[in-house]
Amino acid sequence: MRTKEKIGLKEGGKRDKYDYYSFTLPEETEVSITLDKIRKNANLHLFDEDSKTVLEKSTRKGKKAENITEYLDAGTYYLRVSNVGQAQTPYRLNLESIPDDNTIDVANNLGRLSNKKLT
Ligand SMILES: [Ca+2]
Ligand SMILES: [Ca+2]
Repeated sequence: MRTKEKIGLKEGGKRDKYDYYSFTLPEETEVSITLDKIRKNANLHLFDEDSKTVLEKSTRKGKKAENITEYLDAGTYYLRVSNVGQAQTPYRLNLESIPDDNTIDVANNLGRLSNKKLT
């Protein structure tokens, strides 16, 4: 799964502070999530199924790429891309499974990331 989006810009009169994405894993999978191609500071958070519990985060300074690599149980997870301060930047978000003998098939099923907005 790979998507391109923007963060921190005005959309419909409101500043776009957060972009949320969900993805579903059919079985235990080690995933690598990368936020890159950023021109200003943006951060990445990984949430549990309840969309509130932070499982992992990546909050490096400046325009350094963010990465979360995590071994996850089957289930649904949420990703949040956020800007820092007034930063406005395009970004690329990439989600992939780390292949091993058991999960190569899963890599093909990982593209179920939807641009679901949470309230
Ligand atoms: Ca956006
Ligand atoms: Ca950052």
